[in-house]
Amino acid sequence: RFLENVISHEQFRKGLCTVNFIDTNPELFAFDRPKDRATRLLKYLANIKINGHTDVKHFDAGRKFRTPEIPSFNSFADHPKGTKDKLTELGPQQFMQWLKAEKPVLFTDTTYRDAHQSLVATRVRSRDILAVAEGYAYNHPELFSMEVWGGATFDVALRFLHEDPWTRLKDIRKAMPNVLLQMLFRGFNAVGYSAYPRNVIHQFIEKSWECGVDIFRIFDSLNNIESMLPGIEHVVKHTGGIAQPSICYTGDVLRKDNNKYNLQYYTDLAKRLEDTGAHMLAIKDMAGLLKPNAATVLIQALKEAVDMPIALHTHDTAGTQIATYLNAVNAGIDTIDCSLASFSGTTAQPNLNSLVALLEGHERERKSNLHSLNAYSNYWEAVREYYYPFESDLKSATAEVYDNEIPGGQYSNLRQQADAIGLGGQLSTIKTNYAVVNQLFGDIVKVTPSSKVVGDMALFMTANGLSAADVLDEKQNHSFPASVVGFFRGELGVPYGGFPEKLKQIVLRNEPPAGDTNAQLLPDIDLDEAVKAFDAKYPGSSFLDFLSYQMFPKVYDEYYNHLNEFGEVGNIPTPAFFYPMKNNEELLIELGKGKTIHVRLIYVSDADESGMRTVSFELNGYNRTIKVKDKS
Ligand code: 3PY
Ligand code: ZN
Repeated sequence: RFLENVISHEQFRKGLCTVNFIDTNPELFAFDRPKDRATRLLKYLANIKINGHTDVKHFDAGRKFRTPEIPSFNSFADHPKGTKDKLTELGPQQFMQWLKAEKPVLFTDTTYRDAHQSLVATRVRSRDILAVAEGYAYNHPELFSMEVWGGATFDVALRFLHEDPWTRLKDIRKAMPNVLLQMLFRGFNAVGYSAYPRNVIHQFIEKSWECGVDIFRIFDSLNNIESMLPGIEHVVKHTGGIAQPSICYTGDVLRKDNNKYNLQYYTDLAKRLEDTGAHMLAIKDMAGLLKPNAATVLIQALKEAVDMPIALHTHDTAGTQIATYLNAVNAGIDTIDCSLASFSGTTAQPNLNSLVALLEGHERERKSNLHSLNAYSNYWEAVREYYYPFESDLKSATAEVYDNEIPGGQYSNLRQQADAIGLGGQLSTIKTNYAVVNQLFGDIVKVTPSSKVVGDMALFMTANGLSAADVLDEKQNHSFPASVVGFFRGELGVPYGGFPEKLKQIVLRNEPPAGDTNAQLLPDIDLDEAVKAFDAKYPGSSFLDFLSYQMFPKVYDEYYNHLNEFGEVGNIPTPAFFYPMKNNEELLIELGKGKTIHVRLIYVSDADESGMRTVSFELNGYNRTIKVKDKS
């Protein structure tokens, strides 16, 4: 096993071994016996068989899945040159000049991040992405970028998929060396929901760049620039990547009277962001509220206001956003975010395949092989079936989003949350309350994490049957959700226009005096000490794991324990990862390079008097049994 590790090591393969090769690469000793690994995987499969997957509440035992077809590519040739090669050649500043001079519009493909975050609660596993990533980058070097990381993917990978998000990033980078990779970064909330120490944010950015991120799309959930600034500056000064701060779009710029979020608001923000030294600007229309005519006006105004290239991001919840993109393209937008057909539409991005077709013959057409895009969409259509329990209830576009303003990424998650607390049948009340809460809060920007606060409050009002008048009634003494209390204490910053004072007093009246809890980056921590303590608690972990732990201590702890108990579960095919195997079902699982095990489920015994059941497998032709406690 040691020799195998040596032979497969990057340095060894490239002939770069020095005398201290063994001393400086402790991972060479990281191995456990295939037998142990196989046993742990059988334990995982046996557990799913007896107790189900904790994340899957309902499933259809008779459901059959198609085998997704992977489009072919010439794996012996090098990847054709793409935008990543251009960034390396030009550096960020000159790359921006190239981008501005580029007449055809460019596409960012969000299939690997926002699209599945918005359609199936971020549950898509690395394995299903990596099956096609290399070929996709080979066949589609014309793309501007792939959004592959950040947002909720970090948390969900660790928490629900038991995967290391850093490994996902590194693997995608390896598979897609020619196209820019992009992440979504939540200002001083990074990839979490609360503020982090400054040096943790800095380390996170540097390591993300080293592991493969090129474009850092940085936003703040209340559009506060102070929260984005440390990230922007660090990307510019300490990486070779692109700092792309983002303005979250809400309301309607064309609304005439009393418009809190008017054109002036957006152009002022854009100018202030340009002054930070950022390379590029994004308009992040997270709920899909930017209507076509508003897009014309907004993009024209921003193009006049700033010199940076501009990316437009939207969600097609109302079904109107292809028209928005067409108007944006006509108004000079530089890049637009789309996702492959079968992972597009409704709460996800507009359909990339259809946009490519729509723009054929347009003066800003970007040539793309539509047949190939369709083949990849077919792959994703079959893969999407695996994730059916995580679909939202939304079957078609809805204009209701103009009332409730729920971000696409929150939509599918809201159903999961509602189900979890027994409110699954009251989704329409929750959506109505979401809009009521927004007004109670003074009409705020709603995107992670501010959207989560609004969602928590909407769930709270629904669960307790409260109206806006009840909430504002000083005689009623409610115990508000922790996130709502934190919001009014300023933990996410101060919303544009300030807090509604009356509600603030009501929410905080039972709280200890807040002091200055207004959102800000937390002071630096002693990294050496913190890493030392972390290593002692989690032997065998890396600095990247340490950063994961900084983001989500409890989730990391569970991930670590899961890893120790069941091993790497990332290579289990997705149906067997989520759903119990059927008797006689067979599986091939790759344990590592060239090592594949063959598993067949034979039989499950009844529970004995202590509730234990025996699951019998055939593993590479030999019988193996695993005992599992039946928790039912
Ligand atoms: C996230 O922060 O995860 C988002 O996608 C916001 O839109
Ligand atoms: Zn989005």
